[in-house]
Amino acid sequence: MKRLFTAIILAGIMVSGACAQTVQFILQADLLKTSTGSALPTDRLLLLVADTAGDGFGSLTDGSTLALNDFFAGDDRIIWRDDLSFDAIPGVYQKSTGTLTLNGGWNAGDAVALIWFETLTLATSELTTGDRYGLYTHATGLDGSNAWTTPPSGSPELRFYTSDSSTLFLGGSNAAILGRTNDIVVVPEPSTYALLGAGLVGMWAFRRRKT
Ligand SMILES: [Ca+2]
Repeated sequence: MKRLFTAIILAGIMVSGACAQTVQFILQADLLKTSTGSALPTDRLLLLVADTAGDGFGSLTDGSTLALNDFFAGDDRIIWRDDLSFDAIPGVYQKSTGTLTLNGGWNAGDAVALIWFETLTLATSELTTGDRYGLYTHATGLDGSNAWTTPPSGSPELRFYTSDSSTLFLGGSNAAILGRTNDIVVVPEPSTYALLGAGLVGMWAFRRRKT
């Protein structure tokens, strides 16, 4: 009986080991900039996020938390976080994420995006209205590079491209192309809008009753 129990446990470990999918991204993300066009300081927070429902990346809102594996916009999950201190050059980031395990709704085929923050650092745990961030993703590979999606395994290089006129650059430029922006402002949480709306309706009804 004891031997059977041990065999079942071992089989379980082998099955779970065989099922665990891992991936490692090599990030080539120079040159990240702020909304005013200057190179991003080296202590600013970076996130790699996965679109687990395949419905695109939603907005970060007031109160969004920034820990590993946290979700924002419902299904978009933080799969890795770091800052630019590795290269110690403002704006430049070229580094491996290390081994990441696909779990918690994150699967092969899910789009991946890089988010960087204008003022926040690794110590920041929660967003507030007015914080600025940039986002880059690209569904198809540019210049023969990999698409910003999750492969079933391996270690693809994710390149960050910008363009001047019709020429693509690996980083280096501040001209926007599809899938990239460096000037998104954190907005109030949708429920805050709902509360605000309810408050205005309430005030309107109250004033109507008074007159
Ligand atoms: Ca999504």
